[in-house]
Amino acid sequence: MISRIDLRGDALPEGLALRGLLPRADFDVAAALEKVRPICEAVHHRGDAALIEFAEQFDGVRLDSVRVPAEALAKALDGLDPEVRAALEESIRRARLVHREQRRTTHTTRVVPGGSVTEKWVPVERVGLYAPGGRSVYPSSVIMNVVPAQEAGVQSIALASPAQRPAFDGDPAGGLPHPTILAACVLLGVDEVYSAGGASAVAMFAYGTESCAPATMVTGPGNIWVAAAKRYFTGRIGIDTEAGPTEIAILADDTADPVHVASDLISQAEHDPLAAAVLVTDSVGLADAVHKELEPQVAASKHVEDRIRPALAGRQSAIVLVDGLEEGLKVVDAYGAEHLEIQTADAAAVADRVRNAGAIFVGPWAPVSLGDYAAGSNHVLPTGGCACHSSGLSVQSFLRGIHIVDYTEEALAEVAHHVVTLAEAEDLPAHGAAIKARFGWKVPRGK
Ligand code: HSO
Ligand code: ZN
Repeated sequence: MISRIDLRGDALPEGLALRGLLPRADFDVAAALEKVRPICEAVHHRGDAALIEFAEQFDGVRLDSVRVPAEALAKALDGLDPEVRAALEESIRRARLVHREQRRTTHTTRVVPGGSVTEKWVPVERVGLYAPGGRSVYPSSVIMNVVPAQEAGVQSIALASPAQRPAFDGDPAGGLPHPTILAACVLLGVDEVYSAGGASAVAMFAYGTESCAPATMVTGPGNIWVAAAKRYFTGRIGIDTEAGPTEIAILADDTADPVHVASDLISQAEHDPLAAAVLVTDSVGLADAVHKELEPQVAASKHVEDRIRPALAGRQSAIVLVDGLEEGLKVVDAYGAEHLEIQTADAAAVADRVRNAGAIFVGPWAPVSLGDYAAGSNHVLPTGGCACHSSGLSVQSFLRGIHIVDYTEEALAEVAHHVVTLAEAEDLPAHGAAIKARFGWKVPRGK
């Protein structure tokens, strides 16, 4: 059910060469780009009419309007199971605690007397958040996107999610995004919600339509079409990272409980047939025990045939055997997992040594599921090895740091000769002239 990769014996290669030995899903966003281009262009040219056509074509739903009416939002909250409401509220509360602390403060550096650089942090103006529908209806992801945007001070936040097919003739929930998504929006104070799915939702936010004003940034998880649409608009609007299939890596030694390790691997395999579950261990005993433990746990799970089995059996999942903890650390750093659990002796010290991961879960009581819903951490994290250079969604994702340069005449005069020298060294004399013009076309020598 899950393959083994044996890296014991020889010295491990470094960096990308090591990553090449590790399992990873094929997630060819570039190939999907060509397919999303006409969708994006249709939304550009025909606005709401195109969104309504795509809802019919892809979601099998005839929309009356793209914007979700206020009454539908209120009704969704009324119909929300009180236990789900309590869980969502606690998740929001914890996420706010963590993300509030990520706010940045304005800082001024006095470079010289009379010369300063201030860095002020300004939120993007308007954000469009995408919440998938279909197989992945995740109100928790609404929280993980909305909370950092709100804590960053974004003034205008809109959310899009695909309309659900009516479950029966006259189903009042049909033709609207999933009611729990709508209820989560209300709990978060988001009242601008659209029924739009996949690439067309991203295009709606990027270009704007009759009912939706354009956004400066689009974030949120989604399938390959959403990732491709984000790539299509990269450079024109802000995006978070392109989310690929979920990944869990577990670095474990013989102190780990195979029951926990197996259940945590399955927990993320549950997302998608392309989800990755990777165990890195120096213990053959643990590897064997996890192997044995997987079968009954998988058989007892819900999404066995369509997601869990293909995910565990896929080329993206494996049990990787290494010689020791040092090699294990090298492997998990080369892999750069979206989620990394450390289930070893002295887990906190081991976690401290990890350099590449979207989020690290330390010890036996911090499974990834906790982070998915209620740790306070963000679950929108870099996948596909992007954790080697990027971080997950945070308040910072929605902020821009603007440098404000303020120099007096004396402060400029003091450094003018250096500016002119560098301008000439770069064969850009007009740059130097812009300084000289201020001092009677001469280069002041400063103090
Ligand atoms: N593990 C997913 C997020 C999620 N899990 C949503 C449950 N719901 C990617 O981090
Ligand atoms: Zn999850």
